[in-house]
Amino acid sequence: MTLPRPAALRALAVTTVLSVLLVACGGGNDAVTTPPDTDADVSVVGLDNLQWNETALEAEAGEISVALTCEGGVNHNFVIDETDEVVAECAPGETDEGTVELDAGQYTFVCTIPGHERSMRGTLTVN
Ligand SMILES: [Cu+2]
Repeated sequence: MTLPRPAALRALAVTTVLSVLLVACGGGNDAVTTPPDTDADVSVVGLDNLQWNETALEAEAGEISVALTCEGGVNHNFVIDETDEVVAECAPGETDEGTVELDAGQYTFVCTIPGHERSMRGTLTVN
């Protein structure tokens, strides 16, 4: 068995510190991941860590109202990937509502703010 080298130990220590920081940040977000009360058919929150609070949404075909809330520090938008339609856009701490007309099917909803789309993708099932 080889003894751990100082560099490896340092890397381990850095990883441990980062994990602790991530856990600490994640815990603080819990209170605001629930969408506010709204009459919208679909309600979703864009989180500060560039994730949706929910990645599987469902709605009835026709005119669908969407309430989009920005958690607190970052702008987000709600775009139907297939049609490139921007349904709603929110500023930090605010909720925006918009509507989109969709036939039954499965759609991908994304946030197209630069750098967000990779992690902010979800499925909207229209029945
Ligand atoms: Cu975003």
